[in-house]
Order: sequence, then C-alpha cells, then structure tokens
Amino acid sequence: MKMTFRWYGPNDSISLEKIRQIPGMTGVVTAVYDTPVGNVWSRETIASLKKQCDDAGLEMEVIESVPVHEDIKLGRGNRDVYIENYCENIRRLSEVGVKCICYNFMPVFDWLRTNLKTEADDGSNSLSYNHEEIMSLDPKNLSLPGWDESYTSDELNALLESYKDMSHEQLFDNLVYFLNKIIPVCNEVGMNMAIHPDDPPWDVFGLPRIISCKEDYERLFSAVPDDTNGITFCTGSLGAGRNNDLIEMAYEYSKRNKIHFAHIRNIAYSNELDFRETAHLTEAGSLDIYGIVKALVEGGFTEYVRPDHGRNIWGESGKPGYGLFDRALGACYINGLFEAIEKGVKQNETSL
Ligand code: DNO
Repeated sequence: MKMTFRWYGPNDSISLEKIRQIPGMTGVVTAVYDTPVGNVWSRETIASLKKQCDDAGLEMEVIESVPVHEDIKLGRGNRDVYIENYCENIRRLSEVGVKCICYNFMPVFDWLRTNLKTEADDGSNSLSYNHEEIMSLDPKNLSLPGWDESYTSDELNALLESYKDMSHEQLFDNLVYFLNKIIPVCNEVGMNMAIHPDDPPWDVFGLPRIISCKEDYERLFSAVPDDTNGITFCTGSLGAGRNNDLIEMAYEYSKRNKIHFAHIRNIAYSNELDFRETAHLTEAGSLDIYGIVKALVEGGFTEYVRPDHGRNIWGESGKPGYGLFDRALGACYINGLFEAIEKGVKQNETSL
C-alpha cells in the first residue's frame, strides 16, 4: 500500500511541506485545476506540479481527477475530440511518472451533500447528506454546497435538459465507448484508470448513475475486460449504499487487481438514506474500517490509498472535507491498521 494525500495544487492552503510531515506519507494526489474540462493540460503545468512534488520529497503518481467532458457522457457527436484530448492527457501524465488516474462518470454533479458543516457533539463539524432536503430542491435553481460551481444557471439548465431522456443503459454505453478508446493508450503507456463510484450511490434529480454497486462493477469489468480498467474503492461513497457489502467487495476486487486506488473514510447513518461524515476510526461511524482494510490486505492489495474527507477539528476551517488535521489523523490510523494487519498476515503465513 502507498499512502497518499490529496493536494489541490499551489493554491491549496495546505503546503507540501506540511503534507510531508505526516508519518508514512509517500506522495500526493493532485490535478491541474486551471484548464477547462475537456482540454489538454499543458506540459509546462504538469512539469511544474511534478517539480514541486519532487522538491518536497513527495511522489506524484496519482491524478484525481482528469475530468470527463459532459459531451463524452452524453455521447454527443464531438465526443471523439474530447476523447482524443483525454488520451493526450494520459500520455503527458505518464511522461512524468503518473501511474493512476481517478475519474468519475457522474452526469453534471460530482459528490452531493446538503450541509458542509454539520456539528457533532464534540464541537467538530463535517459534511452531511439529507435526502429529503435534496428532493425538495429544484435542480434548475440549485445552490448546493459541494458541486462544480463553474456553470451559470442557464448552462446548468441546458445541461440538465440534455440528460432528460438519458437511460442508465445509454450512459453506460457512453462509458464503454470512452473506455474502449482510451484503454489502448493506457496499455501503451502503463496507466491505470480508476473510476470513482457515484456519491451518493443512487440517482439524484433524475440523473442516471451507473457506478453504485457490485452489479455495476461486474457489468463494467465484463464490458471492458482489461487490467487497466479498474476502480477507486471509495468506502464513504459506496458505504452510503446500505446494501453494499464493503468487506466482500474489498476482498473480491483486490484479489482480482481491480482496485487501483482506495479512498478511506467513515460515515454514520442517520436513517435509511441520510448520513454524516465522521472521523476515520471504525467506532466513530457505521462502516467497519478495520474489516475493510483487513479485506484489502487479505486480497493482496498493494496500490494507492488516501484518507478521504476529514472533519474540521481544532479550530480549522478547511476546504470542505479537505482540512489538514483530521485527514492527517486518518492517515495515521489507516497506516496503523495496515501495519498491524499486514504483520498479522505475515505471522500467520510463517506459523503455518
Ligand atoms: C470528493 C472526491 C470526488 C472525486 C471525483 C473523482 O471528495 O472523492 O470529487 O475526486 O469524483 O472524479
């Protein structure tokens, strides 16, 4: 396992120097943020990110994300242009040693929450999701925390309109079309693709979502059966789906080398669909983080991990989910779990 930390580039309030001081940190997960979605990233910008990481003694082997242009998800006539740009980004990133790209295929919105500062009893605060609140919103006049605010309301309306009649099957076919074009490039340059699950893992605002559960993964793997076509195993996103058996999935997909990247965080269920994010510790939430890490280790997982969303603690008011303190605590906890479980597994092997 390689422990990494998400870094939002030179504008991140958390410096690489601080990230490096977190015990066990080997590298960062970053991206180019100033280029419009769908365009080719400049070699200079990529090289500059790489140099900053090198200078700080951190690796830059994972990119999160190279976003997928909506025209690709919609299967529009000009998608091939954006797909070719995507291929070029894969090539350019591989030139500087990137090994894994995290992306998602969620229409319009990425992750959705209704509150970014839900207070817990201990005075910390974190992100939360309330389904009734989401359902009461008019997607055409949205002002939701956490989604890409780069759309004007007219653009957003037009985009939502374009998805109006799209079925899950069509969206899935568009994903397969995209993957069939990019996977040959991934094989050529040695890049793993790691699709992020839908967050939350169900349809919202009538938009189809297709990467939410085991059946979705099975369909994805059989449609594009290639080693580079893998997943970002995000415990918090998948875990919001009460029917997802995370321990089973972690074991099964690490055994099949399908997990190229893992996001580890915990959530506490409040009722059937609602949840709030908690500290990473198993006992802090509803997910068995110990059980999940154990399943990853036993399945032979050796890829990248990052502590996902943290709370705001100790007076910090960080980027929602991405402050320093709680994610650093999360990294230490996760490192501890891996060390204990890996050593336990080795001991068992030698005593057999
Ligand atoms: C949220 C993140 C997601 C993720 C994208 C990947 O905190 O996990 O925004 O980066 O879905 O494309």
